[in-house]
Amino acid sequence: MAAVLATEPMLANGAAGTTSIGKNTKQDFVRVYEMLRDELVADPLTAEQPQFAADHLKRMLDYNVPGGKLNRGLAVADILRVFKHGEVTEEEVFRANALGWCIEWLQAFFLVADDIMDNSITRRGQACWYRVPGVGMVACNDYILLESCIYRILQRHFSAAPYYAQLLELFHETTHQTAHGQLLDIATAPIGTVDLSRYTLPTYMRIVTYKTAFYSFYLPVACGLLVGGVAVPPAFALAKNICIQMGQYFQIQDDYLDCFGDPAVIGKIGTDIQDNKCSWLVVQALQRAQPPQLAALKANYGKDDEEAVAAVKALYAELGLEAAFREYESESYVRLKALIHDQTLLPAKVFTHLLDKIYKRQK
Ligand code: GPP
Ligand code: MG
Ligand code: MG
Ligand code: MG
Repeated sequence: MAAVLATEPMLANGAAGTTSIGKNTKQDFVRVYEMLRDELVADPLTAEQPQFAADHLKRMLDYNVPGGKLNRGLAVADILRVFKHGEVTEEEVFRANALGWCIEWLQAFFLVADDIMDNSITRRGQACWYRVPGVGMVACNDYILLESCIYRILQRHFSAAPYYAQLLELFHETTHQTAHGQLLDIATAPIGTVDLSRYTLPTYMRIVTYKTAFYSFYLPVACGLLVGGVAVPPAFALAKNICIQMGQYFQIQDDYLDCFGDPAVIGKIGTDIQDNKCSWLVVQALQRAQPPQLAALKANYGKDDEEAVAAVKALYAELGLEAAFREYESESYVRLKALIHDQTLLPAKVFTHLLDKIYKRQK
């Protein structure tokens, strides 16, 4: 198939009315966050409420939205630049960044909720929001607010765009997919029951595809296609295929880091073993374990007990899972690079920008 870039007149290099805007730095991106946050706090509905409600909203947003790596959010403008050969207007960059922040808002919504469900302690180097004194279960309303903010931002900044309906559908569909992935993640890990037969590779791949890959990889690229004016069905289908595989790799890294990462670097304390999770590591352990090792796994997995967690980690070491992960990581990188370069529909950079940020990541 011909490259979209070669066939789309609106993507022509140096189109009239465009200017080269310097690189989109993290600082520029964060300035857009501050603007969007201030608009939300000044929203008539919020502004009519007592000051303490607006103060809570602002504090909650600042605590949960901007503190991550921002890879997902920054990706939208990066992709727009690729499509426009760097010739972008300020308005276009703003739109891409606003969409990037909608993705970060969605992520904040998921993380506040996920930390409650996973009984987690820290996130991004600070206490999980629900564990902050005075917050507690108010966090449940806060994650609903986080989600609703996305649609306020979209309405304010995109309701006149020809792709507004597509954007709404994209964010709704992605939320639906992620919630289904999370359902499977939780339903595979009932507290108090260790049923190792549930931890199969097909179940695992389905969990990670739905709970992580769609929102973390396909959503930023699909937003980039929309703001970049490349909204043709084959482009979305291709992006989905590549992004899903990248997202699976990303969640496998997350599972590896949950056990072997440094909490000071990843900013969170792993809970997958205690939480009985269908993690990549337990799936691999089951494929390698001999009967006595299987018995040790069954006796210690899914227990909120330091010694039991240490026994599972020792078993993972004995089964060579660190080396197995390294091998998986190199193999995935080669496979993903081939997938990206074996197609001509979309510029490879759309995907390599994302892949290079996550390859061999430590956090
Ligand atoms: C990552 O799982 C997946 C999510 C954060 C999506 C949650 C979806 C909801 C609908 C709430 P994880 O628990 O491994 O992430 P982490 O290790 O960051 O806690
Ligand atoms: Mg989780
Ligand atoms: Mg979690
Ligand atoms: Mg995790």
